[in-house]
Amino acid sequence: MPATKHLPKTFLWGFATAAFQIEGSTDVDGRGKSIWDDFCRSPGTTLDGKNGDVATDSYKRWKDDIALLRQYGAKAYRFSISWPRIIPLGGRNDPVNPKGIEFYSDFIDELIANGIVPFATLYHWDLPQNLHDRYGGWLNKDEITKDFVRYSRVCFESFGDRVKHWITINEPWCVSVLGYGRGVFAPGRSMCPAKSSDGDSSTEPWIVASHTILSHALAVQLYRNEFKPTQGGVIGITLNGDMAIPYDDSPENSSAAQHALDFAIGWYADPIYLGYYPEYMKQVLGDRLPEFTSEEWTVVKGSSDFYGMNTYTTNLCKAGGHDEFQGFVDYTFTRPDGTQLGTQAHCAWLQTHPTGFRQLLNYLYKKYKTPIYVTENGFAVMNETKMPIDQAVNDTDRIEYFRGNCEALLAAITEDGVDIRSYFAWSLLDNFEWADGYTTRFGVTYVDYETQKRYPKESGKFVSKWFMERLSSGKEILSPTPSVAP
Ligand code: PNW
Repeated sequence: MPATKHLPKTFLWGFATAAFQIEGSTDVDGRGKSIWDDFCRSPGTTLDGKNGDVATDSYKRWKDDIALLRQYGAKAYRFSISWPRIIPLGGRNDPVNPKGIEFYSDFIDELIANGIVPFATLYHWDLPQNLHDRYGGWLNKDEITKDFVRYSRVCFESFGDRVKHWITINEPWCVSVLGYGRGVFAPGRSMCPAKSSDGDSSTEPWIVASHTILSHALAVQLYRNEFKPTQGGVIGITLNGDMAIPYDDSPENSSAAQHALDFAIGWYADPIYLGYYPEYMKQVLGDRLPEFTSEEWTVVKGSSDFYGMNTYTTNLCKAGGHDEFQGFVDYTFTRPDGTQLGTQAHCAWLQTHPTGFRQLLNYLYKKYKTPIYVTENGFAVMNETKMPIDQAVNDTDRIEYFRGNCEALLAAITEDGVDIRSYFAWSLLDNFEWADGYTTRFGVTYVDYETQKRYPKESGKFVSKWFMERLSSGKEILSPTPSVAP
């Protein structure tokens, strides 16, 4: 049998979550409201009509969560800081909430005491509601950039002595397209008749995107100028994006795959890593694509120390689609011969496809030439029928998903030479899956939402064992795998 290939000793693996999806306690210790609080309370916004008031109760059970990470043997944990806990009204002249600072400070200390490296995301979609009401939130360039920078400063000052891995904004594509285009995420602005009619989805998503890019870049500039010299961490952005491959070998479908990548990834990554927008986007959007001033371009270009990669699936691409947000490309999982690309998850947009995962790692590294941190990757299972817990923890499809992608990750590092520094499985826990409410479960740990009891799934144990074996020396491989509670 060939010897097991190993990951670099410094490789960081673990699990990811986001504040609004797990914390609950939305009214506690001076937290202000976020745009998700009321959004998910209005009828028709979540599949099960549920909201984030309790979620997985992690604001209270955070020590249990860290104990769980410890049981899995995770080397790192990616979590997000809730802006409205730190600055309840959000703005640069609004007061900082000492209880919010204390919560994350204690949390970070406990991670470190357990030997777990903290990866902190500053913005995972929970904009303070007040900023949206006061000036239109992400739509208002002058205000939002200044307020985001001030919020970032408070976080660097309070936690930067211990946090050495910062992510500015999680998946700005979702903020723009799902929040201001399709209107299915907060703040739910859209022209789609079934949704609120107050937005203009032909212009707002593109405007919001440029403001998220600029806010990110200004926060990075601040960190590099004032904090990095003494704190010495790294900072970057996390983008979502799935591999796009042509449906068949026709020239129009080859171009379609590139067009899909341009609209999903290049929209953000080309400006940030290369200093320009994709040609195809300029062609399609014309003057609806906001330009940066030359001064702004100097801040934007090169504003990420790494590529934060969230990816879930691979799409087959066909030209001639009607959806502008997908670059007029149609996605399918069905090959021309009728077979499926992979195993279908219990949400429409996700199938397993490890080859595509490896291709995407190569594509990004070749194009953007920067180290990659995989910050999210995971598989969804629905639990409508209240499966018994012993069945729910036996999540074989999710194990296959992680096995395939972890092997692909290892091959990308050892055979293709891609510089990959982390892998975070999404998610540590089943949690509030945004517009899907609690119907869709991404966790490697099952959460019983009635008792809030946590049950490690087989997939969590699998990921743990897989990384342990590939990080240790030969001798350590023989030692028992970490003890994970039944
Ligand atoms: C990401 N899509 O969101 C987020 O970062 C997580 O908070 C979320 O729980 C996770 O992926 C699973 O969904 C996405 O429609 C939401 O393609 C929607 C899409 C992709 C990612």
